[in-house]
Amino acid sequence: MIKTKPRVCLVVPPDSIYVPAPGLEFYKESPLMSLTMMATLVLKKGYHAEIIDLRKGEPDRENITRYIANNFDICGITTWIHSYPFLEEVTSKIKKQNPKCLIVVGGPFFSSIPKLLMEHLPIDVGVIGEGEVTFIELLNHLYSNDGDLQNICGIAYNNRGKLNFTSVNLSQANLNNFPNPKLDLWPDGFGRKKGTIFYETSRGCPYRCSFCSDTIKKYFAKSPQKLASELEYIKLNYDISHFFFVDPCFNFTVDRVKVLCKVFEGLGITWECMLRIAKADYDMFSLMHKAGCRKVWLGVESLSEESLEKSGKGIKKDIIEGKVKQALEAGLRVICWFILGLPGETEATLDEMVNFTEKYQIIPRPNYLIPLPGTPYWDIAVKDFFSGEEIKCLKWVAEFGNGKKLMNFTSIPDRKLINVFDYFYGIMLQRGA
Ligand code: B12
Ligand code: SF4
Repeated sequence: MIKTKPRVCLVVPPDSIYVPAPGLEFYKESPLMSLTMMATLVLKKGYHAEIIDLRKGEPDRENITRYIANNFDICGITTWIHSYPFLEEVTSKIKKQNPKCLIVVGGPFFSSIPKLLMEHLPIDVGVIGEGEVTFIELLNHLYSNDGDLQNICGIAYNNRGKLNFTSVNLSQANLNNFPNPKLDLWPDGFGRKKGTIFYETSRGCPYRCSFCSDTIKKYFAKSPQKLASELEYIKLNYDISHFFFVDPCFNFTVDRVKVLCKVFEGLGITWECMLRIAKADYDMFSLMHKAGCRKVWLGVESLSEESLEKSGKGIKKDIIEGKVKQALEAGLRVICWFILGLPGETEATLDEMVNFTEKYQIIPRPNYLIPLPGTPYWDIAVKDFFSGEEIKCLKWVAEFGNGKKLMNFTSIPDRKLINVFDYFYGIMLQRGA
């Protein structure tokens, strides 16, 4: 048990791989919903909370490590697929300099591969899935000796050399009970700058696309009233003009989107979001446009019927084409996510993607198929490309970004995939994502 109130830092690892296109600089600047709410809750509890955001530039890791080791009792780190090398270096250095500093790791990357990370890194507690409630329970446990670690849901921890996992909490956090987010906790006052931020209106996705690694498997949402009051609070307190809603499945129900459109219209904001194509229709697109939506990101992924079928997208090529036309007719800018190299793809179907992009003048957002942990492609990658060595595979995946590396799961020649990627990337920059 920690005797004084713990000093907590929450760290966003560096992101030297991801280079956003012009106009998308906010990718590296926007407050992240995960750490914003966790820091807001930690502060509300009366503990000290500081966010250390290392996304921009190349931070001096020696200095950062020393700063954390000397100043904090608990270091929480969020993780993305690019975080492994940072985690490996920094966790061991912090532990060497201050063995008492408790290292807590969470985020989508940790959640998708907890056992391997717990076994290889000096992590004290790992949080699988949602973080806010768990993190506060953990602080209560450490500070007031309230409860037992084994009663906290969704964690992994080492107990006298034995790795323990508690059951993952299926009754998720009630997003309607969260306080307003304190965006000014971000360094440099990101939250106060006029601009765009990532924001969530709902969490989780009940679908199971084969290439995707969403670790919160059940959909749940903020009520329209709660959302309206949060957005009003943000408009009033920060100079935010545009919201990028990061919900994995914003249109899980079309009815909810229609209700939200009324809310957004009243607030006079502009926004964009990511949609599941199968659940969209013209009325919805048109209401969205009227309510300030400027861009929709559509999960097209492929135009090969075989690839669509194999990835469990639940859509066919003609449906995609119809929905894209509807979104354009409604006045929206359409960005299509494409995954290059899904099984079932051929050179001919790649050419179809190129023709489709030209025919509708949409903005392509290309990605190669990334073998994310937790997907079947991870298992194939580890076995076929890294002779079973998972850590080697993790390091490879960590350097994967914006077309810099390719792992080819098809019989299409690498050169063809690279050419199509470069072509799409060029068009994306020209048309502006
Ligand atoms: C916004 C976003 C981005 C943005 C910004 C990313 C950033 N670093 O700022 C951009 C566009 C740059 C981006 C890029 C990429 N992304 Co992205 N992105 C998202 C998205 C849509 C929203 C993230 C978010 O804010 N979620 C809402 C918050 C509340 O959820 P959360 O972050 O998971 O946090 C919760 C828990 O994880 C946990 N938690 C998180 N951190 C911590 C820390 C501690 C200490 C604790 C205790 C708990 C905890 O608690 C939180 C609240 O419950 C997610 C999908 C999604 N909806 O989550 C994908 C997602 C995170 N991205 C993903 C991927 C694959 C990518 C890319 C590789 C895509 C590409 N091909 O380039 C790149 C790589 C980025 C990188 N450098 O690693 C995957 C990650 C899979 C994985 N296993 O790691 C996701 C899950 C999409 C998916 N379904 O596959 N992305
Ligand atoms: S790709 Fe989108 S719809 Fe499919 S499982 Fe992932 S978040 Fe859900």
